[in-house]
Amino acid sequence: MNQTFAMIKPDAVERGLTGKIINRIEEAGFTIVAMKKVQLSLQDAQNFYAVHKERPFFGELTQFMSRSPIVALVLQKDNAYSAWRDLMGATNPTEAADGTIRKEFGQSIGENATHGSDSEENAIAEISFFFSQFEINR
Ligand code: RTP
Ligand code: MG
Repeated sequence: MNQTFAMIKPDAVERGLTGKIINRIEEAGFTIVAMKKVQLSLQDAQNFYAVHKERPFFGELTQFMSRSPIVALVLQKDNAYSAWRDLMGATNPTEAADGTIRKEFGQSIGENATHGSDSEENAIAEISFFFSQFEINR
């Protein structure tokens, strides 16, 4: 599977970092297959992150993810999901390696700039959450 799903989260979009993050994505050799800017409703965010619904941070996470627009992307590269997770860095920006997007742009464990699918299976599910088949055919 050479595609994965990525999001630029509300904190980064609000701070005007969309272009810088897209630049990092392209410099790292990903092809942007599809891209759109949308605002999630609270219900959308709850559906997208349903896997975390029992976690203590679920309310905070879904409020955050729905407070302002996000940029959703389908990225293509060999081993796409793990390559994008590597470029993002650890969930907590203070633990993220130098040179990673979360290290450079993340502000806290919650407001950490970007999202990436954590498996091939979830990449397929998350791509189809945001994009129709027509949008990802190329
Ligand atoms: P993501 O799904 O957004 O790519 O992030 P991830 O795999 O690195 O981390 P995950 O465990 O899936 O958590 C999803 C998102 O929830 C927020 N979070 N807040 N307050 C907290 O302790 C906490 N822990 C996680 C972050 O926005 C994290 O990316
Ligand atoms: Mg995750």
